Amino acid sequence: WREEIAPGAVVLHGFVRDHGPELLAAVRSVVAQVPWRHLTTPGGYTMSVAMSWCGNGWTSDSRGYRYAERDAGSGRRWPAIPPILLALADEAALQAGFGHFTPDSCLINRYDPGSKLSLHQDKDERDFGAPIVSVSLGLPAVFQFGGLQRSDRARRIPLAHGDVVVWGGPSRLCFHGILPVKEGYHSLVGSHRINITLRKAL
Ligand code: MD3
Ligand code: FE
Repeated sequence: WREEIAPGAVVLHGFVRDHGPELLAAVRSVVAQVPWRHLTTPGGYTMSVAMSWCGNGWTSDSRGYRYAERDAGSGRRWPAIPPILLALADEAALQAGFGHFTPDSCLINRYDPGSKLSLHQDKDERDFGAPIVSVSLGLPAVFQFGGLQRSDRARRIPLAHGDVVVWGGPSRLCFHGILPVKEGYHSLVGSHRINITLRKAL
């Protein structure tokens, strides 16, 4: 079912529950080309979340965070976004009321038990008018959803395997994060959570 948790933030519960195998196959094909990595934050910390990506890729170093079409090391383009992920992003954005959506960037986050993502805003994309589509697979997690100020009280929203959330409009710049993922086992995904975010970055 469809649940609007805030203006512009729509949860499509179980939207991809029946497509786990195809989505995981797409994730694996990307990870085979862009192996999981733990980025370093501009502050010098190593993130507990492992990341891979396709389309416009993501980098973080002492100069900050940025998106790039190419791998700075090899000079080659990052792999293309698999068609199943493009189709999912478009359908989810449409269902959530944002109209057609063609992302140019896809970030894949892997949370092993204990991994977390501290409260942050996504503001490195060029066009905040475009929504972000996020897909949760595997172990459940508690999502923290705050306001436009870091100090605003954050709500806790459980996210389960197969849930898709579309973030746009007034919620696009809200602070958000993921609490440490609890130990567990998911029959399809194993002992971690995978989150896929589809964005218009450049
Ligand atoms: C709300 N990922 O990659 S997805 C991220 O579960 C990120 O891996 C989390 O935050 C994860 O940046 C949360 C949900 C999400 C993504 C982008 C948002 C929520 C958002 C942008 C604005 C507001
Ligand atoms: Fe984020």
